[in-house]
Amino acid sequence: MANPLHDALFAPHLGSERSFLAAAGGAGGTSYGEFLDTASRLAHVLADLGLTPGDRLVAQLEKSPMALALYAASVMTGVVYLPLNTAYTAAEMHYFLDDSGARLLVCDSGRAAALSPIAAGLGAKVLTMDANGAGGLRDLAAGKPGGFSPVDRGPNDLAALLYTSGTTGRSKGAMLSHANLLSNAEVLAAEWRFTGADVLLHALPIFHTHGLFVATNIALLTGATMIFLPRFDTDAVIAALPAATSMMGVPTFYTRLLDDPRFSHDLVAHMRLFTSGSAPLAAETHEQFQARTGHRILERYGMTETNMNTSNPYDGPRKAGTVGKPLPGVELKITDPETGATLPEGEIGVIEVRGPNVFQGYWKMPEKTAEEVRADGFFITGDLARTDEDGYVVIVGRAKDLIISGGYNIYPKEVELVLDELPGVLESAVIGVPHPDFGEAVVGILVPRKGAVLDEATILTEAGIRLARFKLPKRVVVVEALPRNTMGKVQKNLLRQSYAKSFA
Ligand code: MCA
Ligand code: AMP
Repeated sequence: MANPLHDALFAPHLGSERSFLAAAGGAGGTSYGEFLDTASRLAHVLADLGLTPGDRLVAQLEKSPMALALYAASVMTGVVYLPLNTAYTAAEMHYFLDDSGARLLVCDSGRAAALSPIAAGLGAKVLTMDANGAGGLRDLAAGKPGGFSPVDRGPNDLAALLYTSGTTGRSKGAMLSHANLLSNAEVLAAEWRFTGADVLLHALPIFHTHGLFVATNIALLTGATMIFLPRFDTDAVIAALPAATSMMGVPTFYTRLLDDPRFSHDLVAHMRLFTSGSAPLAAETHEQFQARTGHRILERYGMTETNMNTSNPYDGPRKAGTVGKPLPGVELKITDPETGATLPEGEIGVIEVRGPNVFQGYWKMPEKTAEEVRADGFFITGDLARTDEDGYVVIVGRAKDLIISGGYNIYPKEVELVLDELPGVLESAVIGVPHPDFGEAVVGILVPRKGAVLDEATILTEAGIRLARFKLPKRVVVVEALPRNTMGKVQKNLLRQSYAKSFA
């Protein structure tokens, strides 16, 4: 019997009293044994509910040890774990529950009233779990035994389904197998020298690859401890840093810390590693960080579909403005977007990657998979880059119309579709512009119908019924017409130039 993720991440720690999820001071919290005991009880609940391997479990949960244990329980039972941003509206949740064919939704009790009718209409059961772990699921788990025999799984069986937005406005479920997740965790743990002596400061959300797989799977694999903060809060992070050895963050974490005078050389002199990813880290932030702390942030590059692809070295130069070299086992090439031909060093093209980290395709969208994964297995990332003279990858832009704000991806098309439907709106264009805190911020440019008067507050309130708050424009501009080229295509580059200083 085998279950690759269970065997590598959980089995070595069963019954262990070592600290897994520590409180802010680095002590107390949940031991590995307690965590796996909870996960086993949850696994019994899932199995007794009739969930079978391959069934999808949707989790829209506040970050908590119990929510993380539900991921572990899903792995144990072979159930495919589908975590979703707590910011998603009921309309967005409807799409994910429907598209994934979820059998079970686990959500906060505060959201159950809104989501239960949707889930019921789609044939999914609902159980509750609050931020403190309490709820219907914990009540059921309390009566279950502490050990669970993991369900047999092969390396290519799915462990998780993570949705990424798409250029058409329709989110796609990226199918991630046991081998995809495990191979990446093994490579990263070795490359970044994680061991059981590490205390990883975890302030990321656990519904994305970064916080759920990169951080958590590395900790589980190596027996490290995590200081598990509910969210990024500058005060809490500064209070927790003295007990940590390492931290993973998005660039906004680092710019916020640098804005705080308490974030000093002495505060982090003992730290071993800071990593950054999910969005471009400005070279300026990298340099400021070194000047303040003496540490060079290790920047890496990944995607939901591929896990991590490249990393700056642990030993050796960490170059600002680059995402380093392909990780061991990952093949990377830069290709001509038109012809697919591999380009010579220094030329800008699209990044393509192949390796054990690359996903199994998009859920129920074979045509999308075929568009983005070549017959020879190379995945076309849509990120534009070149390699430098040392083989480091320098990301210079995106071939896809995508905004990355505070590490969250927003596809303009999805927002435009909602804005276009609002009363009085003739058409819209959504762009990303530089923002001092989020890196990029969403700006909505609207053209009113003849005679209509558009009011920013009303637009945002109405769009907010359908869209998660982080996708809503931080600024709305009303114009008479959108700039178009001779083909009639909206010239977003001109709009980005016009509104570049909106948040300067
Ligand atoms: C919150 N808001 C945002 C964002 N976060 N708006 C735009 N972009 C965001 N990222 C909204 C809130 O709803 C609120 O709106 C207002 O902005 C201010 O919120 P604030 O309290 O400042 O936000 P926060 O709670 O401090 O969150 C900011 C954050 C957070 C800490 C940067 O967004 C975060 O943890 N980001 C990490 C994302 C991440 O893990 N990405 C990895 C995915 P209002 O005032 O209207 O209510 S990518 C990935 O996994 C790939 C594979 C990879 O390479 O890693
Ligand atoms: P997601 O779809 O949420 O997994 O986001 C993946 C995208 O985030 C990639 O395609 C890149 O555009 C971007 N990304 C991730 N890490 C970096 C990085 N270090 N520098 C620049 N962009 C990054």
